[in-house]
Amino acid sequence: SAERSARRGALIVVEGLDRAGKSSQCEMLQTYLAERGHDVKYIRFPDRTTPIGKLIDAYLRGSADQNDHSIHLLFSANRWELAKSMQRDIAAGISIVVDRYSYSGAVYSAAKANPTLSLDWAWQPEIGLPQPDLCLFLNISTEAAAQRGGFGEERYENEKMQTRVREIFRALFDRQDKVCVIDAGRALDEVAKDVHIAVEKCFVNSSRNEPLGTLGP
Ligand code: Z5A
Ligand code: MG
Repeated sequence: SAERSARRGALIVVEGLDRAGKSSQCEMLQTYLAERGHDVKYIRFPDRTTPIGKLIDAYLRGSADQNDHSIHLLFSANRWELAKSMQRDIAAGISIVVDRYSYSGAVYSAAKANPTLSLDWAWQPEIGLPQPDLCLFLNISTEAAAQRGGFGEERYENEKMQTRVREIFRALFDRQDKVCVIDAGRALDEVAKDVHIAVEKCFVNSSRNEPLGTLGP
C-alpha cells in the first residue's frame, strides 16, 4: 500500500566479538531482506575505503601508529562521515544492515585500559549518530571463536584484548535499549534463523512509525 511504501527504512546493527560471524550474518540478512522485497544496503565499520578509513586500516594492520585517543576519534569520524547518507537512505525507505557500529567503537577503545580513555569518554563522540532500531549482539565463547581459526594478524587480535572487550561489551549493553543477544556459537543457519526472527519483530512493531532517532548519552 501507499502507506507501507512511505515508511522509512530500518537501521539494523550487528555487533559482537571477533569471529562471531557478523559479516557472514550481515550478508545473509541482506539477501534475506532483498528476497522479501525490501530495499536494503549492507555497510560496515570501519569503512576502510575513505581517507579516514585508510588511516584506520594502516593502524589496524600495524603499519602506522596512533595515539589511543586519536585513533578512537578517527573510528568515530569514520561513522560521522557516513551519517548523512545513512539518514538519507533510511528516509528514502532503504533499510541498512550495519556490520559493527558505535558499540565496537566505544568498547575496543575502552578495553585498552588507558586511564584517561574510559567507556564514558569513549561514548561521547557517538552521541548524535543515527540510532539503530535494532542491535543484534552475536555472543560467542572464546573457545568457539578460536575453533573458527586462530587470531589474525591485526592489532586487537590477542587474548588479553578480546577478554576485556567481552567484559566491556556486557557492561555497555546493560544500559542500552533494543539489544537482542544471539547465541552465535551454533551453525550458520541456526544463528541466521534467530537473526531473522529478531529482525521480523523489529519490522512489525517498529519504531519506524517515528523518525530515525539519534544516539544519546
Ligand atoms: N574497531 C574499533 O576498534 N573501533 C570501531 O569503531 C570499529 C571497529 C567499528 C576490525 O573490525 C577491528 O576494528 C576490530 C574492531 C575494531 N578489531 N578486532 N579484533 P572488522 O569488523 O574489520 O573485523 P573483521 O575481521 O571483519 O571481523 P571479525 O570480527 O573478525 O569477524 P566476523 O565478521 O564476526 O566473522 P565472519 O567473518 O563472518 O566469520 C569469521 C570466520 O568464521 C569465517 O571463516 C566464517 O566462515 C566462520 N563462521 C562464521 N559463522 C560461523 C558459524 N556459525 N559456524 C562456523 N563458522 C562460522
Ligand atoms: Mg567481519
